[in-house]
Amino acid sequence: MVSLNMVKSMAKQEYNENSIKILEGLDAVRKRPGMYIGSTDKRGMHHLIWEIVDNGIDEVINGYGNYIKIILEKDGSITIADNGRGVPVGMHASGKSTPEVIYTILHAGGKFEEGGYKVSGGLHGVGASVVNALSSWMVVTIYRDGKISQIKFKDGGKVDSKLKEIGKTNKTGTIVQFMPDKEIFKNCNFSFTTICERMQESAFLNPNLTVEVIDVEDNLSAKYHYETGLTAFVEYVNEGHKALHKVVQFNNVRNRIDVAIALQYTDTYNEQILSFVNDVKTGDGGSHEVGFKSGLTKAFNEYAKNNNIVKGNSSLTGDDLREGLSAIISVRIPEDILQFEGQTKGKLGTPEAKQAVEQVIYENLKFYLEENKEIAKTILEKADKSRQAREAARKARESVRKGDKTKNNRERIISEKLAKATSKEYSKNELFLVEGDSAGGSAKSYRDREHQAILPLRGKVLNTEKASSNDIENNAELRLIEYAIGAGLGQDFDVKESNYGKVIIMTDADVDGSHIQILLITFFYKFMRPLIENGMLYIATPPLYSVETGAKGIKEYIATDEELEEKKKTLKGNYKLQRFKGLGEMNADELYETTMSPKNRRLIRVTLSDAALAEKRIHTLMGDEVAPRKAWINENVDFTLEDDFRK
Ligand code: 28F
Repeated sequence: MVSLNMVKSMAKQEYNENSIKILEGLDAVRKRPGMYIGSTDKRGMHHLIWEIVDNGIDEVINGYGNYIKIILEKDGSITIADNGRGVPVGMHASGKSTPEVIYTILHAGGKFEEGGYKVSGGLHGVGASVVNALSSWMVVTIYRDGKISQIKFKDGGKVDSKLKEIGKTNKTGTIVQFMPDKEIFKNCNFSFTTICERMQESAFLNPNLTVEVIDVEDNLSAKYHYETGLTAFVEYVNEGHKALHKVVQFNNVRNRIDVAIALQYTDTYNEQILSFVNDVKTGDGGSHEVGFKSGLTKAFNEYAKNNNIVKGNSSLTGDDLREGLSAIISVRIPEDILQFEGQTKGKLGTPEAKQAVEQVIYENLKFYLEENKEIAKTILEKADKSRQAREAARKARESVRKGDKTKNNRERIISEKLAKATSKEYSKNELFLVEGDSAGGSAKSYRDREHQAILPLRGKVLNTEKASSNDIENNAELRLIEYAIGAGLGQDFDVKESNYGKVIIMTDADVDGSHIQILLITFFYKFMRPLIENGMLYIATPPLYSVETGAKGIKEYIATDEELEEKKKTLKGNYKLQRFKGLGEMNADELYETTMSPKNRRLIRVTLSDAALAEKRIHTLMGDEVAPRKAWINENVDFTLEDDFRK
């Protein structure tokens, strides 16, 4: 991970308490929180945690401390602690204490200005003062120089009590506790599962780190520590699959960029590459992933050629070579050449990273293959099978287009189940995948026939975690989905051929419903990923309640328990409250008006980084780690479904 040389060069860099830059006030943050933390929903609120946690992780990355603890307190506040050096407690040139400056002045950076690594990707690294600005109170306790010092803030960053010594200690570290401002984050709760997932990732990326997460109210706790780092990460990702060899890990520094890669092939058909830059996940890839892919392809093809494994001149494509590959790429890039791109800043720009990663994977992999010829042979044979399968699939698709028996067969199967849309403007058409025949029937009878198609699904969908394209063809339910969308499967999937511009999952608002959502998202993630990449996969949100008021029986629909509580405050006199246990309990017109009509409905778009988690969640649900599963169920029963895999 961080090389020794880099740690040494950073240690030399004396930090200076006067080097902090003073820019603008916290009122700017309260005026436009979205600018600083992305949004003011659940996702934005979790951003507050990442902001503080990242400061602790920066300490660890740079060689100080090895422990981070996060406590979800009973009152809704959160406590985050590390055992690093402790924030400096001296006076700043402005006459304020250093902690006061750090926690009240925007962009109070200055830490490791040159040469160090900093967790700062996209919206990260906006600073602890942003968290203070969006909190109704914050307490910072510092263990340093033999003293325990504390400073308190209230009302979005106003000093409540100045920095003062509250005791003696021989420990070092920083504890930050804060309460997100209810005025800014309405009806939001912290999610134990979301926090655990992210902290587990940090533990995988930093082998010397131990992270503990505690939920006091629900009496849950989890502890993460992985001696083998990225190797453990890949083992975790591949859990339950048959591995073709032991995990391989490479670590090198090239051009000041610290590259760590771990990879392993399984007998599955999917590719799973996760990449990180300075510990932040790069969901949209970037130059490091590009370098990884080209280096991997080059190493395998050269090896195959030198060892006369390929026939003639044919070479394997990158896609062939990545079938069944799970890989984690973690790069550490000094701040001065760190560049992120794209709307959500989830893509690495830094051109030097391509070359660095390409060299590291190419050189190490070539050596590894030469040393492990049996494994090389197994992987190359698998890639060659993938090439053949792709050829066959392409031919099959061509014959389907030409209209032979297969096509008629498909038509027959699909026409029995699917209520089609009449419009030929495919991009405007929507496919609803509906849980249950009864709701499916309602949806069929009351829909926009021109643009909305309905496909009812019966019961639980196949768990495609370990499925191949062949398994899909043999599964009645998923085959129906494949035929309805009509754009192929897996590597053969062509999003341009999709019969629909939107595919909408519509399930009951209960645990089974969320489970079906996860199973379907996993299927789309594995077999029609471009559908998600192009933002075409959605989840419908049926209302939980209806309230009828007044003599005329005016009906209003309510989406969540929180909204119901709000509504109850405004209700006077008689009213009739109905709770919808499932889609089937609604009348057909109600279902259309509330959940399907573009006028009123609320669709949640499924995003890619979130989809990758869906597969892992299935593991969580079925695996043997009790705390996350219990939390997941708690969080889903009342349909406050994890919003981190939905947007
Ligand atoms: C629970 C959250 O925030 N931990 C932190 C440090 C350590 C230093 C530091 C932090 C000083 C001038 C900015 C100590 N000694 N956990 C945390 N641990 N910040 S935040 O310095 C901040 C800089 O400008 C630290 C020597 N250098 C740095």
